[in-house]
Amino acid sequence: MTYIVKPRFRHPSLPTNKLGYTHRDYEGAISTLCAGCGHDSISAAIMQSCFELALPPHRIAKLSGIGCSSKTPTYFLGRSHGFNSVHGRMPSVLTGANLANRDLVYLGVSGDGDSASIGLGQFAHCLRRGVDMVYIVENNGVYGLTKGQFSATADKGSKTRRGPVNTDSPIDLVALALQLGASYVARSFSGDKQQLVPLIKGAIEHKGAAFIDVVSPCVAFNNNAESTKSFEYVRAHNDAVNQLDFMVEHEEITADYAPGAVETVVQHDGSILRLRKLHPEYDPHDRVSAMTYLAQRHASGEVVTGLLYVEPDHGDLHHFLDTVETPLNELNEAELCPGNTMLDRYNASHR
Ligand SMILES: Cc1ncc(C[n+]2csc(CCOP(=O)(O)OP(=O)(O)O)c2C)c(N)n1
Ligand code: SF4
Ligand SMILES: [Mg+2]
Repeated sequence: MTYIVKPRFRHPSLPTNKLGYTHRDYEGAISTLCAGCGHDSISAAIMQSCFELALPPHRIAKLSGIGCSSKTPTYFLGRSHGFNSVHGRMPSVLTGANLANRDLVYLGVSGDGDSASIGLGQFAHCLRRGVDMVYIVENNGVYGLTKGQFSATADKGSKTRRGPVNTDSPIDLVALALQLGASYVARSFSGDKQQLVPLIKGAIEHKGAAFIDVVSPCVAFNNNAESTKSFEYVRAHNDAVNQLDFMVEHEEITADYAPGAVETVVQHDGSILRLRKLHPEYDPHDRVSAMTYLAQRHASGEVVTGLLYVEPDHGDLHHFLDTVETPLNELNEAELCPGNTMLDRYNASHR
């Protein structure tokens, strides 16, 4: 309930990160979602990722659209910047904010209705432009907030708790993200924090458009046996292609693996992704074969999870547009408005 305020008491021996913050410093308000909703587990994974990465909360901007999923930023990172936009419009607001201030970590949180129906165009363009962000879709196959209508990601033949069988073909947001040029693409399951936390950490440190589709069952409307977005179905059909260990640059690599079983990917900022291959033939650097693999496995009813594609040096929108390094709010008037001579020269360069 929104009127219940979290107690301020903090146990003195709570573990702290290297900034001296405890997990409590990354929390938000008490969740008003249904008990057992997958979205709350994703919020927990986001908080854990930011705590472990020791991100200063005021350097994070969380943006969302409309839906139960889009409500969740209220329930985590209460000390960060937040903007709850219009249904399906989170990507354009995030793009604008990122262009104005490239120094924040941008976290876009959306739902399958928000991103695959009303916001599909926005979803497409922010990924193809390479906006530097972590874009998370909390995917339950339904419009949870408006009482469980099928969304565009519901599988054909799937059935909600009280609804009819879905006859429409599904949109696979991961396949779209790959096709659109996202440079970090993953899928996970809200019930698998061990897989989800390193995927989120890797995405935060990735420079460019990082997309994570998280299957997140809606316990109120779409967690029945005939649904392919239920806890039971995903647990039974989860085909993980790899397992990710995430390390920041200075961390020592301690675990020992058999040669060939692990691949090390160094990202733009020096952070390290260690991919333990569960399917030795799966290549997360090959966009086309990733798309083929996904389509084949989906046809046989499997839900492919893990880090599906990564291109560490792809670059981001600022790199492509060659924008100024300094955030716009830190530029002075002379830099923002360099005068008529400069304007004339600029106009002349376009004639
Ligand atoms: C312009 C507009 N159209 C429709 C709605 C009604 N509406 C609110 S949330 C929602 C769907 C939410 O589904 P999803 O994004 O999957 O989030 P979930 O609740 O399932 O987490 C709809 C259709 C709205 N708020 N604004
Ligand atoms: S209606 Fe569904 S998506 Fe919304 S809070 Fe309840 S379980 Fe979660
Ligand atoms: Mg939904």
